[in-house]
Amino acid sequence: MVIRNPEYETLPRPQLEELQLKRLQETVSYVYNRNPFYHQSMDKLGIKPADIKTLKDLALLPFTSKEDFRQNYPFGLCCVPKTEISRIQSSSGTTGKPVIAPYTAKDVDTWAELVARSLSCAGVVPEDILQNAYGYGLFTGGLGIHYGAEKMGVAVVPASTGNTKRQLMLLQDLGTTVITCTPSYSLIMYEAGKEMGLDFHNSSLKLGIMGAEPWSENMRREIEAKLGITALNIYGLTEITGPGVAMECPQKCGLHIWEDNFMVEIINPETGEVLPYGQKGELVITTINKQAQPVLRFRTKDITSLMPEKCGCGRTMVRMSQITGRSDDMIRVRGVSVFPSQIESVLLTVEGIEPHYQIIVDRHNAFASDELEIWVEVSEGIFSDEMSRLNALQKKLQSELDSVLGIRAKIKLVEPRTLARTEGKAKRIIDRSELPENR
Ligand code: DLL
Repeated sequence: MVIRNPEYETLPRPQLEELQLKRLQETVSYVYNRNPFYHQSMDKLGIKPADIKTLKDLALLPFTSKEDFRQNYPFGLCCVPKTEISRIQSSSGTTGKPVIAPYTAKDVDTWAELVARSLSCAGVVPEDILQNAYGYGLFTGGLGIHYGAEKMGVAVVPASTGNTKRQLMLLQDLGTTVITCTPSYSLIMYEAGKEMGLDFHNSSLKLGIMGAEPWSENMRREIEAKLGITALNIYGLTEITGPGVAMECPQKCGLHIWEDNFMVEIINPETGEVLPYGQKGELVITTINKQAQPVLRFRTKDITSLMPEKCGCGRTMVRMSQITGRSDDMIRVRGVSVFPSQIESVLLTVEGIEPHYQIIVDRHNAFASDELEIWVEVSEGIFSDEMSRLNALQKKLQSELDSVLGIRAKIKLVEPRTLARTEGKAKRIIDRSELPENR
């Protein structure tokens, strides 16, 4: 196992905190002096850069929200003149304006180093062939992974997402050993491969570096079994930089957050109160090593918890648990709150179920979606079986959801390969009003 930046990744906590404080103080002065939005939001709270004396003072700073990015679109949160920007990426922006992420040349280099560090952390070595099936273009997944892979010195195949048949041909012909893609896309590749007669277990593929959408531990098992690989979790977001904010190591005990670049807090999403390590809540990130668009206390809406214990791999930085979901994806069924990934987790324990599902909700009232319908594909063969088997499967799913999650949901079993597949991020929740028959 290689630790790419041991001087940072294994830094004892006191030294790490010293470095963080210095970088935090610099960042706060920098944004206060260069950016009217941050200047005003700190003034509103009566905070001056000199008030940041210890790491605890982070909690004095104002939050930044996705809405702030929207209102300051496109360059209102940027801290450098346009002449210093060398790259601009953006989020997909399916609702309203996208988030714009400008980078200086140094930012691009820092990002590439963090992705290189992440790839090494996953166990990628220069002898590997890495096929990058994250979308190239404005999305940070494609170019983010690409630059990091080049920096760490592994051969990278810029396949981008989609064109699955060609993707599989390249995988076989080039002897790809590492695939980088969303977990849901890895299953699309598996299905297409099966149709082409490709036996993944006898292929060169050994590792998947997957993220950009929530996925459960059971989904990991499913992917690992189907593709015959180890699948590790990578996290990141456009507002902060892109992929490479945190990465799992082969110990699979949470994602190492690169704390020399990002300071993290967990807050109660309703009150904004900072929660202690171990408690679940919304992840808040402050960048402390960026030039073009540093961000103070960004509310990610991602729900996770932090683990401070040193990992068996020797890295000392705090880890975050797998993300359960986004606070705005939480569904409430008669008072019980659930995330799609919890439903996924239950579905995948039942034999005869495929890892393809959709959750149909009525969102007329944000606080009471009392009818929930889950559409899930059954395995090949079962559909053509007797009705009694299908009924038994449906009953089993119903009772599992009821006993594990405490929710009652209408289950609709559908034939294999009938639910829509998306090549980028999977869309798990569908509002009933979006269904074709209701449009
Ligand atoms: O998805 C960056 C990325 C690219 C991450 C490739 C990993 C791999 P955005 O499009 O801005 O950026 O979406 C960020 O995706 O706030 C989470 O809700 C979700 N997300 C990202 N990684 C994970 C993960 C990229 N490993 C949003 N697990 C984030 C769960 C994830 N959710």
